Amino acid sequence: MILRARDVSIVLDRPVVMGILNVTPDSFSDGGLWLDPQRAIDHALEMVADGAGIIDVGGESTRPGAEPVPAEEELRRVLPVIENLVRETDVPLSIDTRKPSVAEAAIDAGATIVNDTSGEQLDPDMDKIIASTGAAIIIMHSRGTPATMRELTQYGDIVANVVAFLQRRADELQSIGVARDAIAIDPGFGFAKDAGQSLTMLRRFEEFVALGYPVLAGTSRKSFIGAVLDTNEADRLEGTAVTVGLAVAKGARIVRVHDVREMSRVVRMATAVIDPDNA
Ligand code: HH2
Repeated sequence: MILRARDVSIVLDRPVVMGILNVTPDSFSDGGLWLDPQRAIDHALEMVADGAGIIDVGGESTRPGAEPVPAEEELRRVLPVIENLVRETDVPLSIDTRKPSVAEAAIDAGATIVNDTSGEQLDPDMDKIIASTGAAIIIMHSRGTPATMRELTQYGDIVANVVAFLQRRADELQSIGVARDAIAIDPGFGFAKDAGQSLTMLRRFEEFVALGYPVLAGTSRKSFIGAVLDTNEADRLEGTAVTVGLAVAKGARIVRVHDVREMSRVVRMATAVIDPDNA
């Protein structure tokens, strides 16, 4: 399986580790650590050395309750980092944003994947940018905004609901000319989901995989892990490792994580068990 991102085909035969680079003052587990561009760049290169196959650059926290960030500020945070990183590494860069204008400028600067976390709150211009640039897109399920998502957790069957959304968005994108192999999907752990719903999505992860697109699992340090283990963000490494191992066993092709060194090992170990030809 591949993910086509402009002129590059990202091979996903072994699950790829996506390293999280939050260039924000307020992200839920690492806010403020990488706000300085040089520190962000150094951290990204360290993640590459530790096994990251994609670096996901974000300039707006989406944690529940986060303050919205204007596009100009988001760009001020991410562009210098992207511009520098494309010169320093061949690893594909994704831009984690809800805003088409940020996606477009990030692609101009060298990002080749748009990690669109808008979910049901989509800005229609996003699809046009994906179609016209040939960037890959990660479709993630969410509802509302960071301010409102905590109240929006009423679903019938959570998995069926999210599957229907992901299928509809993938169809919409292809109907305007986006290539099927430029699309990845993500159920959006913690985004308008309570802890029980996130656990259910992981238990039934195969149902997302059955859609036939590469599936991304973004469980790293999330609050459903804290809810089970009664731990804060800094103390969720083992919980994250289990969720990453289970997601890989169930067919995840990309895992989005903060702890790249450790989770690269988890992916390698899980792959050695379930798919030795690609380990
Ligand atoms: N989770 C976060 C942000 N972006 N993108 C995808 N595709 N999937 C996810 O699960 C996902 C995501 C939240 O994590 P983080 O970036 O660490 O926090 P914050 O939003 O506070 O910056």
